[in-house]
Amino acid sequence: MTRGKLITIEGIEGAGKSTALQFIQDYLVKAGVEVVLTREPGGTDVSEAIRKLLLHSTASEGIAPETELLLMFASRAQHISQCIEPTLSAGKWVVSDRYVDASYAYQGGGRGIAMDKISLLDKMIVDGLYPDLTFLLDVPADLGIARAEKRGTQKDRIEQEKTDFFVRVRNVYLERAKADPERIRLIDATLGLGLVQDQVRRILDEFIRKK
Ligand code: T5A
Repeated sequence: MTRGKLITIEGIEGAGKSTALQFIQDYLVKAGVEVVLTREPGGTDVSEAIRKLLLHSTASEGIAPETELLLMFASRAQHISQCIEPTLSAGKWVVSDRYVDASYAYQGGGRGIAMDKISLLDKMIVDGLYPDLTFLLDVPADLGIARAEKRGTQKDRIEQEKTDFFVRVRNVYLERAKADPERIRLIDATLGLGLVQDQVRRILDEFIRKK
């Protein structure tokens, strides 16, 4: 059986990932691909429990940056072993709303944890299971924040960070895209929905042709 492909979507808050995820699923289903949609942190019962702690903890002591990093990778270890790996092995494709690039961007860029520490966990947990394709939906921090606020939902623990946190997160994402342009495809997500989807569609057309 041919192994499935792993596609991930990244970007700061409000970049339009959830919207793009739906579009990608519809595109792949039309192309006859069996797809499983998932997300990080989360994607399995245990990983979703860790997500709750990460995003909605109300403990007065707060969550230290290193604890946050380890919880992100704990959630990812479970997600890989219980969802991503078995799905790919069964020949289905996985589309994940965020994956390991987010740890470099948020815990590295946002929280300032040294990249070599993140890289150690990456080697131990991800162990080379890198996405075949990553969409980086790029918007400036203030636009992403404004879009996320327009939704009117309550902000989670990380969404409550200040603009300069998201500026740093975005910068790391852009650096990673520059370092690996074959895998990480930059999408100008400041444009209207139709134009964002046109960019995504073009990349998927090319990806499906080559597969
Ligand atoms: N995290 C995650 C880490 O810190 N480290 C890690 O390793 C991992 C895996 C997860 C949080 O965890 C952090 C990052 C995150 O803080 P999440 O579930 O990914 O959280 O949720 P958010 O990033 O908070 O995602 P959002 O839902 O805020 O953003 P989306 O999904 O990018 O945005 P979306 O699609 O909901 O769109 C936002 C609004 O903008 C509109 C939409 O209609 C919506 O109202 N919109 C557009 N408007 C105009 N033009 C466009 N092109 C638009 N596209 C969307």
